[in-house]
Amino acid sequence: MSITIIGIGGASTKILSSLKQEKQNNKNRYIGFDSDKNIKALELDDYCMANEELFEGSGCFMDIFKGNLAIANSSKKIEEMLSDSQQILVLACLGGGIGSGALAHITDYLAISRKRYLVLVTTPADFEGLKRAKNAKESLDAIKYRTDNMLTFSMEDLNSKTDLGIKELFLAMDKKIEKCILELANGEFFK
Ligand SMILES: Nc1nc2c(ncn2[C@@H]2O[C@H](COP(=O)(O)OP(=O)(O)OP(=O)(O)O)[C@@H](O)[C@H]2O)c(=O)[nH]1
Ligand SMILES: [Mg+2]
Repeated sequence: MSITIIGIGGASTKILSSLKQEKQNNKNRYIGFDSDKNIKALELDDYCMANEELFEGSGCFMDIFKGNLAIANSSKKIEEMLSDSQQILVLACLGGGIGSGALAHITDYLAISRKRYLVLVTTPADFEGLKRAKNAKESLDAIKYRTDNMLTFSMEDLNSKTDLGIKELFLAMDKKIEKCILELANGEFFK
């Protein structure tokens, strides 16, 4: 079974790139969306970078409205990348501008085009601050009618159960997400 996994934002696309590199023998298709030019250097099967004239190859600096604008400008390319895939997993690490701002647009497209899809999100840890918590909440509110198709991993929950520094905490979450993606790709949901 092969599925398409789309990462949105810096953290999600980075995770998919390492997964693709580590598990070169799996058949999944890894794609990504970001406004940050770093996406060009990642190991992905395809990607969409938000309009370079508007974003100058930079991230959205936690501005969810910029994330909304980025996806609105990129919807044609995103839809092209997803058009041949029938089983799609969306990975969004919430808290920043792109991942949080683009999620609802992508899930709306998947729902309307009647594709089989699942959303995997992470929510930020408390120490990351109110702005990131607010972005994640806004993003989740915008897809609240689609929670049947959603799995949530809480960074705060992982943080409270471990005694890790920030880098190690994010790495532990990367591993948790990678394991989940591989299990989902081989599991019952996507057949
Ligand atoms: N698993 C994991 N999560 C991360 C990592 N870095 C950041 N995060 C989480 O992901 C959230 C979103 O961060 P990014 O992906 O950098 O944000 P973005 O969507 O690119 O948004 P902007 O950079 O503001 O445009 C953060 O609030 C953290 O909770 C990482 O290396 N691994
Ligand atoms: Mg970013």
